[in-house]
Amino acid sequence: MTVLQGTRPRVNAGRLVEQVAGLGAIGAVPGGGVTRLAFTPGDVEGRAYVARLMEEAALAVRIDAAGNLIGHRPGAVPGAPALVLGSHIDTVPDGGAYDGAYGVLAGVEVARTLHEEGVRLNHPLAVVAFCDEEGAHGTMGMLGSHGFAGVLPPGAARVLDDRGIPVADLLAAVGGDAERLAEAAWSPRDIAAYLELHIEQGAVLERLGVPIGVVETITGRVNVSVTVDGVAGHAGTTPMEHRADALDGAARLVLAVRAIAADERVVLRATTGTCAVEPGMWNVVPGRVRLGVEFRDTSAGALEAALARLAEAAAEVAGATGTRVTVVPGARTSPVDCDADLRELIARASAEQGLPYHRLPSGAGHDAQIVARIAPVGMIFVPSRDGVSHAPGEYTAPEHLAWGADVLLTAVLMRDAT
Ligand code: HGY
Ligand code: MN
Ligand code: MN
Ligand code: MN
Repeated sequence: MTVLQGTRPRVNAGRLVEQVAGLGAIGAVPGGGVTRLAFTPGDVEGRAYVARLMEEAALAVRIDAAGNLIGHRPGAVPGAPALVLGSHIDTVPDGGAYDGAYGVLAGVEVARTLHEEGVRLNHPLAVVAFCDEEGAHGTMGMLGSHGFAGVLPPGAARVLDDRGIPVADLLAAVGGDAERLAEAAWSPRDIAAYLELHIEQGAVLERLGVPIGVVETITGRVNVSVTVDGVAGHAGTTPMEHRADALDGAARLVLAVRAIAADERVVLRATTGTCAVEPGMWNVVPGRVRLGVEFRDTSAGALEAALARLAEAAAEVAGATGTRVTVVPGARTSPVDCDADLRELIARASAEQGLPYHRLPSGAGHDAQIVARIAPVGMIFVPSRDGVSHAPGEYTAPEHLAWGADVLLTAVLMRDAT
């Protein structure tokens, strides 16, 4: 393990793999998954684990008002903009140990390697664990990176999660401060480059047998709340022809959403991920159903077309089922291209490490796409076994974890030298 010996700088692979397992043990649930939703005690414990590692890496640790955990290392050139490495450590319910966590831990490992080898970079280095990337309990998701980029929607702190808790209170639980959110924002002048290392969460690299992905474009996404209002009634006495069954309408809409991607090819991906039935009794015809829908595509126009198509489907279903359907588009992230120079930099860093690479788009969302509003961003992928993510089977082989971090380290050293 040495950063400057020979031509191939390396991180401490064993240490990194151990730390991925160590963080993965926090929030581990039976069945092999990890449940470490943002703002929960598990998240707080995970953040403390990462903060300790940051200190061991000689980073100065702080939490900004948007709840981001930031480790900072000064640079040699006064006033130089920072190289920022980041991702997130929160998970979805019963998710995996690698999504996000790997990128944060690898960033800290890069800093620790530089420290141990006595390498002074020209630029300051910041390693960031962004707050609430996954959108815990119905929050907007990528909350911390929005704060970091200064692009939080107005009133974001007053929004209630799906349990009725204001985002301001959630932020307070992790050391954020809703009153000072503006202070979390970085200026484009502060950042030279942002690099995010992440598991692919798809099976492209594995199928190709290539260890490194150079991300070209990050998917855009729009969330949509769909509410179907019918008339609740007695399941035994309300005749079938007199029903306005909200779940009948919702079921048709679930299929319509799927068809918008699968059959009509209006958009790349269409998912109904949540369904809440009211009042939710076997013996009551459902009076109201709320669906959580999302569309994803690397084209903003496709997302708009999908929204338009959903509005048409909603009108058709309402007419056919005697229900009222309300469609409210919510959080929206635009598709984003990774910076052309950083793509080439990552490709060269892989070549320097003797590692084959493949250029590909990201179907998952990432904090990088929010940071892209204020800085050039680059993303490095490593293979995911069977392409599984957001599920307990998520796994990346130790050598892939190590190689991805080596590429990140090499990219940092190369970018610092320019
Ligand atoms: O779902 C997403 O793509 C995001 O990473 N949470
Ligand atoms: Mn995720
Ligand atoms: Mn992620
Ligand atoms: Mn009864």
